[in-house]
Amino acid sequence: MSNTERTFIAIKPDGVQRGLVGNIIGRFEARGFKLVALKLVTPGKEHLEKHYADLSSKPFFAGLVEYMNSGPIVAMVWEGLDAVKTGRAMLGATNPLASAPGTIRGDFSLQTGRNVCHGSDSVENAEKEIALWFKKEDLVSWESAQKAWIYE
Ligand code: DGT
Ligand code: DGI
Repeated sequence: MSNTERTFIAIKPDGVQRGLVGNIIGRFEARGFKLVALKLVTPGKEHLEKHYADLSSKPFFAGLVEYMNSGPIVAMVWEGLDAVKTGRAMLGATNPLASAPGTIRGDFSLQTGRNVCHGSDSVENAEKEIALWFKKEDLVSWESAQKAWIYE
């Protein structure tokens, strides 16, 4: 199938603390995506600074890293048709004020600085983020029994 993509999705510390892990994972499962990797981690400041390297000059960078470092994060890789774009659509806009109800941020958050989840914004960044958060051998290759019911 063309356009099969992998995307890096993270449930940020606020999402974990607020008990939203099951709901968020459930949405990706129910949509039809296949889980390829999953772990609960507190990866440390240095790792988080790498993850958000493109935002290092922003005034909110230190606070962003501190918040991301404040508790465990659920790091995941999901695979499927247009996974990067559809993943972003499921997350909603960066600022929850602009996130439509029905999206994760639109249902569960109010402020940009506590927006519950992260998702890769391009295929290129997805590859970089997956490589940063996971070792190659953590990515599990398996065939979903649902495949024939999700794809024509
Ligand atoms: P987008 O997709 O992020 O460009 O947002 P739009 O076009 O759906 O939302 P718009 O035009 O209402 O606002 C642009 C951005 O400005 C939006 O991401 C959220 C932010 N913003 C708008 N009004 C307020 C406000 O009253 N307070 C704060 N903190 N942010 C606001
Ligand atoms: O990919 P996104 O998370 O949707 O957005 P991004 O890559 O532009 O920003 C990454 C994170 O940085 C975002 O989820 C929350 C935080 N952030 C972005 N803009 C602001 C911000 N945090 C605060 N406090 N204020 C901002 O203006």
